[in-house]
Amino acid sequence: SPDSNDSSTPELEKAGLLNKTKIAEGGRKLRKNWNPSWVVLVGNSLVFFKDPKSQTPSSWKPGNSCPESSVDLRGAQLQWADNLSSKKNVFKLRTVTGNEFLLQSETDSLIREWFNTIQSVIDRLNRE
Ligand code: I3S
Repeated sequence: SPDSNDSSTPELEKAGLLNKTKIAEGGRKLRKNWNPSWVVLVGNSLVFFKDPKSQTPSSWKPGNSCPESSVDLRGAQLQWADNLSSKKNVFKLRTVTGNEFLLQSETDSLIREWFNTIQSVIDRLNRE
């Protein structure tokens, strides 16, 4: 991609719509609440935005959109987790701080791409 050689600019690796639920906070189990989320993988972070469809057009301007939350991928763990949901194509992301998220898509190829891209960022951070 065009920015990949500019080390001052974190590279935008991927962005798209996934279903998301947080299932643990600091190791404490949470009740599932699945929602569509606009997910952006940039630099060492996975950033979650509210589903643009649930927002008014004016609230979805680039400079105007406030992330819902952000996950540091350093030391994070990724695993397929179809056992943790009745939905298909589910993986679990666990941060070093014990926050756990499930991410899901109905599209097999799409969720595989997300899994592989996030895993490659985690692997890169582990080598640093
Ligand atoms: O793993 P669980 O607890 O069976 O997850 C389901 C429930 O959280 C359910 O919510 P309520 O128990 O508050 O009604 C959700 O609506 C479901 O989506 C959860 O299961 P799936 O299998 O969709 O991850």
